Amino acid sequence: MSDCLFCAIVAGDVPADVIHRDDDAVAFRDIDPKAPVHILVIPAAHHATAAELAAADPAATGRLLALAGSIAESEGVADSGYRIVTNTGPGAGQSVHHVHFHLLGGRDLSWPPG
Ligand code: DGP
Repeated sequence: MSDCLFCAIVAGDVPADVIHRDDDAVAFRDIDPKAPVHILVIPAAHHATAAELAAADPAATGRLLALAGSIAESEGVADSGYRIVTNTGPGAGQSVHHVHFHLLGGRDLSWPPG
C-alpha cells in the first residue's frame, strides 16, 4: 500500500534496523522499544491485522511465528522467556495498520498486560 509505513520499510524506502529480511518477511527493531529486545516481525505483503493475514495466508502466518521464535533464539531470550503480541484495533493500541508481531524479551514481563 502506498501510504503504509511498514510497506515502505519492506520496500527499503524508510530506514529501519533490519535484522532479518527474506521474500516473505522482514524483522526490525522497534523505534520505541518497550523491552531490551523489542523486534517487529511483519509479512512483506500488506494485511491490516493478524486475523486478516491468517485468513488470507495461514502458512505465511505460521512462518512468521516460527521466524519470531528463531529470532528469540538468536537474540538470547528464548530460555529466559519472551512474548509475541499483536495489537488489533484502536482499543488494543494498534497504531500501524500493517500486521506486526511484537517480539518482547530481556526483562520480566508482567501479566496481565496493560
Ligand atoms: P502498534 O502500536 O501495536 O501498532 O505498534 C506499532 C509499533 O511500531 C510501535 O511499537 C512503534 C513502531 N514504529 C512506529 N513507527 C516506526 C518506524 O518508523 N520504525 C520502526 N522501527 N518502528 C516504528
